[in-house]
Amino acid sequence: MKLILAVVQDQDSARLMNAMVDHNFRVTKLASTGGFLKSGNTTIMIGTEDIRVEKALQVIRDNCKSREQLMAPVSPMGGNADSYIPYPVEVEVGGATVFVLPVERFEQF
Ligand code: 2BA
Ligand code: 2BA
Repeated sequence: MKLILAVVQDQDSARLMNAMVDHNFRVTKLASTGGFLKSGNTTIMIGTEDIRVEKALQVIRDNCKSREQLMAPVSPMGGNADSYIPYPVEVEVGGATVFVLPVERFEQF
């Protein structure tokens, strides 16, 4: 068995959850926050048999797309704030960041 952790954008999470359930995967959705943008994203947890991992990855790939997001820059520490012009910077946020972990044991009580 494997545990798939997929960090996805909030905009894709409902569609991805529905698609996973349609394909008979069991899923759990967690609210998460990206360390860089410090804005909300969604982590989907999928526990599944090894032979279904590729299918799960395909469903994730098909339902998540990358987007440009504007990031408000932080003013420089100790710098001259008067001359600092905070232009927003565009950052490309990926469709999904996926980790596949081995599961040593799975129990349901
Ligand atoms: P839910 O996905 O909301 O599922 C609630 C209950 O509905 C499940 O209880 C199960 O009895 C039933 N169920 C879910 N999917 C089903 C399906 N495809 N066909 C028939 N019945 C289905 P539990 O199995 O005790 O799971 C409770 C919660 O634990 C789940 O909530 C889900 O959030 C999480 N979970 C369970 N197995 C998981 C897995 N393999 N990967 C990720 N999360 C899992
Ligand atoms: P954030 O950390 O908010 O990152 C959002 C996007 O900002 C990233 O998109 C990337 O394009 C950019 N970015 C992140 N750190 C950067 C840096 N040090 N320098 C320049 N640009 C940077 P993605 O790579 O698609 O990641 C989307 C989200 O997935 C991340 O949100 C984070 O929550 C998660 N993630 C990505 N890689 C991860 C990893 N190795 N471990 C844990 N979570 C990860």
